[in-house]
Amino acid sequence: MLLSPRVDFCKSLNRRMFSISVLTCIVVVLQFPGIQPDEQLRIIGGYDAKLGEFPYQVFLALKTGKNSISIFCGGTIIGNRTVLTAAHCVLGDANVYQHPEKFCIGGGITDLNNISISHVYEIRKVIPHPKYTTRNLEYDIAVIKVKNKFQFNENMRPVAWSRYTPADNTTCTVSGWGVQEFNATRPSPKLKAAQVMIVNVSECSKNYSVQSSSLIIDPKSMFCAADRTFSKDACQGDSGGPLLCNGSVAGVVSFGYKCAYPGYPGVYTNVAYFDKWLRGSSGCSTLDNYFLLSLFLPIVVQLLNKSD
Ligand code: 4AZ
Repeated sequence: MLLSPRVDFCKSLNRRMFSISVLTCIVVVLQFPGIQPDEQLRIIGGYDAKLGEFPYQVFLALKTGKNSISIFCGGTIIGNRTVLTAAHCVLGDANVYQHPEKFCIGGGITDLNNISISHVYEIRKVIPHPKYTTRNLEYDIAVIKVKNKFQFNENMRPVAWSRYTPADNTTCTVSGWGVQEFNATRPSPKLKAAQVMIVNVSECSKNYSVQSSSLIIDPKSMFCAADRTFSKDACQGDSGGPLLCNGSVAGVVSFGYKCAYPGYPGVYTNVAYFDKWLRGSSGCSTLDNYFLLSLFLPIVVQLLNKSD
């Protein structure tokens, strides 16, 4: 029942300061039906989420034993069997793409102490964006399909993804079980959330280019968000998780220079930019439409025959 959290399967990144979570990360190893972490860590500057406040929030975890898992990334439910996450969460040292059977998705909870097998879903397949590159972390987006349909209820349900890039100064909410301090090893046992504001992307990009010429913030496929005083931010373990703006998921937690570091907002994958790719790879629109079409096709054929 009781397990001490530990960091495992994590190596440090060459560009250590730039934090992308699967590599620098992670996490707590926990056993069902509960863990008793001895330290309370949280998304930086966040508040405790209420059960049902972020019903679309899931975690991505490595199976570490028969009844134990190790959480290392977040994700968002966007369909019956579909989760949105970051490509670096599935193509890092944690190669979910090649070994989906070694990982799982969990949701419908806030407190990791209350996790049970009914909250956990097997992964069927992983679709990382084909253009994802570790060079400048562009196209950091992926879709995960689970084997069984999610059991939706008040604590677990999908959210729409945004078709518009959020405007500068929009207040959005980021959530996750990530760490409270940069390079801390233990995540939060409770789901945390924090409000951050969309920052002008060229301002953000200027700061990042000073740090590293290879870290270009692409103004189309990425955007930045921060708290006015740089006291709230996503951090390691929050990667892949949602940034909710105006009721839809507009950003995927991608990377940043440390966490809540003055002058360096968090960088997010701009979900709206990937609308078309998402519609294709999530199957949320296409497959459902084919299914509906196949139901109505006989009627359409009959009508056509009649009109001849
Ligand atoms: C991470 O490693 C990570 N401050 C995510 C977001 C940020 C930094 C690190 C942004 O998962």
